[in-house]
Amino acid sequence: MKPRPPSPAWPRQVTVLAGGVGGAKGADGVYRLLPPHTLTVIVNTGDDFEHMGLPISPDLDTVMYTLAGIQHPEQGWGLAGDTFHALEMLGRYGAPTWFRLGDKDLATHILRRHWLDRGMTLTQVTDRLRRALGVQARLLPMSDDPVRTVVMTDEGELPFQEYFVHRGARPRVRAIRFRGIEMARPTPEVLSALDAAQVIIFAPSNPYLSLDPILALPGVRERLRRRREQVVAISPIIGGQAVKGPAAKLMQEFGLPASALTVARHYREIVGGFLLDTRDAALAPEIEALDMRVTVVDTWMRSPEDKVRVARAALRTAGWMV
Ligand code: FO1
Repeated sequence: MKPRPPSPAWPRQVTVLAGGVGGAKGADGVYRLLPPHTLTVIVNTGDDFEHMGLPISPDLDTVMYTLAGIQHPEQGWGLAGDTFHALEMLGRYGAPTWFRLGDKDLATHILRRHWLDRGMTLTQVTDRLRRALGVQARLLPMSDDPVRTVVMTDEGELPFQEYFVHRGARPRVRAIRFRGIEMARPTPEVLSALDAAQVIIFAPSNPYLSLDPILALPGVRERLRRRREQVVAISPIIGGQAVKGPAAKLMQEFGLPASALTVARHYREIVGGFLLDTRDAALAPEIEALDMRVTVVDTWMRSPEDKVRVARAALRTAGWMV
């Protein structure tokens, strides 16, 4: 990444690609740092599934609840202070309870079901839900067409939540597929959010499970490649470990070193800036050799201040002196 003159102005539009808990934290840092309307989040929908007749969009809900400040503080997903009386009653009927749906969380799925059945798109449903929760950033599902991540494991093909939650991401993964990706299109809103942004940030999400589905949609990689200079990735790997989830385990199962360098190599065609954690500072020269501008910073986000620090470092890596 060529050194760019720092711009004293602040970016008017920042687009974050996100999925999962780490993705929500990365988006929240930008949301807290910049004027709230600056942010658009393009969210993975590959984890979505229908559960007991309800359409569940875990990553959209995790980002939405986090930006609304109502997410469960330890888990990152679900709602703070939620109860599970409905789930308990479902259990008494012998219904599955491995996917824990809280009583307040159920309202989101019930309403999404109701509005989708009345013909609204997932994009329209998401917009109504986030506005009702007072979230001023735009939240965009990556597509309004169904895409379902399927994990090919030693024990056969598993739908994503079956692998991730029910089996605790324990089965050994051979490959990951995105069912429906051939027919799916990014929404027009997603494509214009990529074109209009002054900065595009890959939140510290799982590259294979959370961001690859977005990158697999037609037109997305080309747009990012054209703007590689303004695209910055925050490493989801710290000291060879994922902060949360199976990213490092997947790398090992794919025969790759579990490191931030593997992440940088994964994105090298489309990302020009990389946020590397201080614990991995020794990797900086190898990542710079990928023609990436590297910022070494503490990327572990455990507080609102941490999130803002990481967001500021990402924007500075793209040349914005926020
Ligand atoms: N993750 C779990 O590990 N266990 C659960 O019971 C669980 C329930 C759940 C309910 C709603 C929701 O939006 C997310 C939920 N998640 C749960 C997290 C979810 O599986 C993951 O956050 C994403 O799919 C991948 O990051």
